[in-house]
Amino acid sequence: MRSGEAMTAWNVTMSDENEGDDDASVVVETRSKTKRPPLYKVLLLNDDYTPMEFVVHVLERFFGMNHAQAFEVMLTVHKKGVAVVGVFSHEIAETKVAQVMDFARRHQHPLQCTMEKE
Ligand code: TYC
Repeated sequence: MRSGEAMTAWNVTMSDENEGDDDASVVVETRSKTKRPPLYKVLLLNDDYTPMEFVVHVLERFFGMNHAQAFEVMLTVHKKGVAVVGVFSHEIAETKVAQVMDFARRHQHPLQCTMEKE
Protein backbone atom coordinates (compact mmCIF):
# COMPACT_ATOMS: atom_id res chain seq x y z
CA MET A 1 0.00 0.00 0.00
CA ARG A 2 1.26 3.47 -0.92
CA SER A 3 2.02 6.02 1.79
CA GLY A 4 -0.96 8.31 2.47
CA GLU A 5 -3.45 5.88 0.98
CA ALA A 6 -6.43 5.10 3.22
CA MET A 7 -6.62 1.54 4.48
CA THR A 8 -9.86 -0.40 4.07
CA ALA A 9 -10.68 -3.19 6.51
CA TRP A 10 -13.74 -5.43 6.65
CA ASN A 11 -14.99 -6.30 10.12
CA VAL A 12 -17.25 -9.35 10.15
CA THR A 13 -19.57 -9.61 13.16
CA MET A 14 -22.19 -12.16 14.19
CA SER A 15 -24.82 -12.00 16.95
CA ASP A 16 -23.97 -13.86 20.21
CA GLU A 17 -26.89 -16.32 20.13
CA ASN A 18 -26.09 -17.27 16.57
CA GLU A 19 -22.60 -18.67 16.11
CA GLY A 20 -22.92 -18.86 12.36
CA ASP A 21 -23.47 -22.59 12.05
CA ASP A 22 -26.91 -22.37 10.39
CA ASP A 23 -28.62 -20.40 7.64
CA ALA A 24 -30.14 -17.81 10.03
CA SER A 25 -26.71 -16.30 10.73
CA VAL A 26 -26.56 -12.55 10.29
CA VAL A 27 -23.29 -11.22 8.94
CA VAL A 28 -22.77 -7.52 9.45
CA GLU A 29 -19.90 -5.93 7.59
CA THR A 30 -18.69 -2.43 8.40
CA ARG A 31 -15.99 -0.63 6.46
CA SER A 32 -13.38 0.95 8.77
CA LYS A 33 -11.31 3.88 7.49
CA THR A 34 -8.07 3.73 9.47
CA LYS A 35 -6.18 7.05 9.36
CA ARG A 36 -2.52 7.22 10.33
CA PRO A 37 -1.85 9.71 13.14
CA PRO A 38 -0.49 13.10 12.02
CA LEU A 39 3.25 13.76 12.27
CA TYR A 40 4.92 16.87 13.64
CA LYS A 41 8.16 18.55 12.60
CA VAL A 42 10.41 19.72 15.43
CA LEU A 43 12.16 22.96 14.45
CA LEU A 44 15.27 24.54 15.94
CA LEU A 45 15.59 28.33 15.60
CA ASN A 46 18.74 30.41 15.28
CA ASP A 47 19.67 33.17 17.71
CA ASP A 48 22.76 35.34 18.21
CA TYR A 49 23.77 34.10 21.66
CA THR A 50 23.52 30.33 22.10
CA PRO A 51 27.01 28.83 21.63
CA MET A 52 27.41 26.56 18.60
CA GLU A 53 28.84 23.75 20.78
CA PHE A 54 25.73 23.87 22.98
CA VAL A 55 23.45 23.41 19.95
CA VAL A 56 25.61 20.53 18.69
CA HIS A 57 25.31 18.93 22.13
CA VAL A 58 21.49 19.36 22.11
CA LEU A 59 21.24 17.66 18.72
CA GLU A 60 23.40 14.73 19.89
CA ARG A 61 21.63 14.37 23.24
CA PHE A 62 17.96 14.74 22.27
CA PHE A 63 17.88 13.85 18.58
CA GLY A 64 20.33 10.94 18.42
CA MET A 65 22.64 12.57 15.88
CA ASN A 66 26.34 11.76 15.66
CA HIS A 67 28.77 14.65 16.02
CA ALA A 68 29.20 15.25 12.27
CA GLN A 69 25.41 15.24 11.62
CA ALA A 70 24.80 17.49 14.62
CA PHE A 71 27.46 19.97 13.49
CA GLU A 72 25.99 20.05 9.96
CA VAL A 73 22.42 20.66 11.18
CA MET A 74 23.63 23.33 13.66
CA LEU A 75 25.36 25.15 10.76
CA THR A 76 22.18 24.94 8.66
CA VAL A 77 20.19 26.60 11.47
CA HIS A 78 22.96 29.19 11.96
CA LYS A 79 22.96 30.11 8.24
CA LYS A 80 19.28 29.72 7.32
CA GLY A 81 17.60 30.65 10.61
CA VAL A 82 15.67 27.42 11.11
CA ALA A 83 15.84 23.69 10.35
CA VAL A 84 13.73 20.60 10.91
CA VAL A 85 15.63 18.42 13.37
CA GLY A 86 13.15 15.53 13.50
CA VAL A 87 9.63 14.32 12.68
CA PHE A 88 7.61 12.59 15.41
CA SER A 89 4.15 11.77 16.76
CA HIS A 90 2.47 14.66 18.62
CA GLU A 91 3.43 13.29 22.05
CA ILE A 92 7.08 12.60 21.20
CA ALA A 93 7.44 16.00 19.45
CA GLU A 94 5.99 17.75 22.52
CA THR A 95 8.43 15.89 24.77
CA LYS A 96 11.45 16.80 22.56
CA VAL A 97 10.45 20.49 22.52
CA ALA A 98 9.99 20.52 26.31
CA GLN A 99 13.35 18.76 26.88
CA VAL A 100 15.25 21.20 24.64
CA MET A 101 13.53 24.29 26.08
CA ASP A 102 14.16 23.13 29.64
CA PHE A 103 17.82 22.23 28.94
CA ALA A 104 18.42 25.64 27.28
CA ARG A 105 16.69 27.50 30.13
CA ARG A 106 18.76 25.64 32.76
CA HIS A 107 21.92 26.69 30.92
CA GLN A 108 20.60 30.24 30.47
CA HIS A 109 20.70 30.14 26.68
CA PRO A 110 17.87 31.68 24.58
CA LEU A 111 17.69 28.69 22.21
CA GLN A 112 14.16 28.17 20.85
CA CYS A 113 12.59 24.91 19.74
CA THR A 114 9.07 24.58 18.33
CA MET A 115 6.85 22.04 16.57
CA GLU A 116 4.41 22.23 13.68
CA LYS A 117 2.10 19.78 11.96
CA GLU A 118 3.76 18.25 8.88
N1 TYC B 1 23.97 31.67 15.86
C1 TYC B 1 24.62 31.09 17.02
C2 TYC B 1 26.02 31.65 17.17
O1 TYC B 1 26.54 32.24 16.26
C3 TYC B 1 24.70 29.57 16.91
C4 TYC B 1 23.37 28.90 16.86
C5 TYC B 1 23.13 27.89 15.95
C6 TYC B 1 22.35 29.27 17.75
C7 TYC B 1 21.90 27.25 15.91
C8 TYC B 1 21.12 28.62 17.73
O2 TYC B 1 19.71 26.95 16.80
C9 TYC B 1 20.90 27.61 16.81
N2 TYC B 1 26.63 31.42 18.33
